[in-house]
Amino acid sequence: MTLPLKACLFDLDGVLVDTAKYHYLAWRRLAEELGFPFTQEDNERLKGVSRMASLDILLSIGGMTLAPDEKEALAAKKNGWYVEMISRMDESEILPGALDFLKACREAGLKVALGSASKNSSIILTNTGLTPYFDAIIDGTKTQAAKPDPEVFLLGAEALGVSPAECVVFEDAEAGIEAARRGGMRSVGIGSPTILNKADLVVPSLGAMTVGRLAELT
Ligand code: B16
Ligand code: MG
Repeated sequence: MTLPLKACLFDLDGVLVDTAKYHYLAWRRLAEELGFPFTQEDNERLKGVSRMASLDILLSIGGMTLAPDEKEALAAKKNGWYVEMISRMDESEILPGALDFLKACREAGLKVALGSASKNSSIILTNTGLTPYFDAIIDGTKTQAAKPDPEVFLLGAEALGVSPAECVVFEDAEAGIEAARRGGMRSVGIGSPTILNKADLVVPSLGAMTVGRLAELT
């Protein structure tokens, strides 16, 4: 028997806000300093991936191998540029439909949590005014394992006091959909049905999502 849904767990980048463009600008600046190009297509490979794993991908594109302390320094440098950009974000950068859907979830009595790989989620949520919409915030500062490991979503369910089967995850990355599946949760993919073909439902943006449509998942 399928339990009724009690909670919605949201990824941040690509679902609620588009911070991928800022990640791209900062990674591209780093690649340029290191002496190789980094394209928007390359940036697609970094979506939903942790900071250090992103750096590894970037270095492999440039054909570089570095010692751990050098990598730490480069990741910190990139993060400094990224934080400078996200510090200027405001509510106009919330993706279309996201705020209305968050409000609708709360009005319907559903619990709401964040499940993001980012270690910078608090700056982003504060600047966009989204913090009050969350009952729990789980991000890269609270997790050990990266998606597709389900840790971030399982911690979210635990913080909300619900079981995984009572949760639905909203994700734009394949690894995030896989994390939901491994955690025993249903998922809604935000983006392309071709890429997110393992999701239980795929919509182009949260603007196409309603609480009523959650019934399609049960
Ligand atoms: P930070 P999400 C992810 O956010 C981004 O999609 C990914 O590109 C980024 O590398 C990762 O957060 C870590 O971010 O450097 O701020 O800790 O999609 O899981 O909300
Ligand atoms: Mg994402």
